[in-house]
Amino acid sequence: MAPVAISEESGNATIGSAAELKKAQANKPTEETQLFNPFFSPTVETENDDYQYAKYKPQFPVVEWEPLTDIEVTDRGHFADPSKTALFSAAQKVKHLTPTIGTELVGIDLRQLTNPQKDELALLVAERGVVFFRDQELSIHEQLDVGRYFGPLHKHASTPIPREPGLEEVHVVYNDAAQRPDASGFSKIELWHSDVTYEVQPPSATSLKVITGPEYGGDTLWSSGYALYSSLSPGMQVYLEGLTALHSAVPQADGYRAAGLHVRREPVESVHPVVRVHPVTGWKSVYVNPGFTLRILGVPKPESDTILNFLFHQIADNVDFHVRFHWEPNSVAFWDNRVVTHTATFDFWPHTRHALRVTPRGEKPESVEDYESRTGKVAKDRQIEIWKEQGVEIPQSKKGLSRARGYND
Ligand SMILES: O=C(O)CCC(=O)C(=O)O
Ligand SMILES: [Fe+2]
Repeated sequence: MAPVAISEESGNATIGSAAELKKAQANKPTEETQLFNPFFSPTVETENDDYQYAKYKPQFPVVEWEPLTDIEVTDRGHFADPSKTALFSAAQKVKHLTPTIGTELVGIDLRQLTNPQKDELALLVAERGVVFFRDQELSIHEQLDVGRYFGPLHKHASTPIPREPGLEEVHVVYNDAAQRPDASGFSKIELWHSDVTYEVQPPSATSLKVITGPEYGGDTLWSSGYALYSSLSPGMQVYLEGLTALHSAVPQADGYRAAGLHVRREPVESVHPVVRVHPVTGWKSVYVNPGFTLRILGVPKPESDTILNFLFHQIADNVDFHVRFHWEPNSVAFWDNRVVTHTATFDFWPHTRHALRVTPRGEKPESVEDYESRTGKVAKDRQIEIWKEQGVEIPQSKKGLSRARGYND
């Protein structure tokens, strides 16, 4: 995420050694240079904190982690019954929130899910992009267990972890009255992202539980990469399928360091296909995001800038790709970081909003060509598959899309 930044009040986040503290103070941003990125802001440490979830407040320990190594990942969605009978029959209601993205399952207790139900949840998340649950009592340890079932867990190199020891795989989202968003620090578009796409094996079915939140405000939005792919002309689809892009952790790590915070693992950069195929659904999804994708490789820089700018604007501006969720305390979302991007609203200051994320690592992103030669199957356009299922006649060409139509009355 490019505009990493920090507020003055947050300069005294947890720092381990005296030397680190000195270094942090020396690096402390001045009033002119400080910027505030609401996703990555450290928090004021308060003594005698009697807040119910003080043990899950953020800390930035001064520890060093080894680079991540490649791991085998088998997606649990492969084992799911496609009809998802075990999961759906346990729900009071299955509510699709839009045709494109987002489903809420009512009446499920995530602590009670059997393994076949978890497999079906993995498949549902892959198909719908994001799945919501409310009133979930599951503890962070139980949330970690579900996440681990989906894949080996990711430890973030720079974002905060909870104060409670042993929770290094948890990413803390925390904002309170000490962190007033500063519009000079970021634009809304650059806050759209898919989590840590700079990793060689970026995340799959990721969960976030809000434990404290405002009565209104603080919503999160997700945008479907499947829908973005489906929206493009056939020529553009083919063009993008042949491209790769650079994703970088460097701006994020630089931002933390500039704020005097310790980065626990050296930042990495990866090259991923611009269109990836989900290994379970076989559907094609545009895999770039404003947060971490720096450029498309092998094309002139202005072309890369223009194409990325177009795709970023489609992610952020095309409301037909979006679902927006209002959290209550104990709401949980599972999203598939391979096929959606997300952002949050920061309209709730001075209230506190606190959430805990668990992030399974996925496979190395696979291009259309690699998927098709590995599996012998043809990668699909989600929208076309759904129309086929609905018995809708599929347009042979998308020529009609170029005709201007007047919907402006
Ligand atoms: O605060 C939110 O709703 C989302 C934060 C975020 O981007 C994340 O946890 O991955
Ligand atoms: Fe995120």
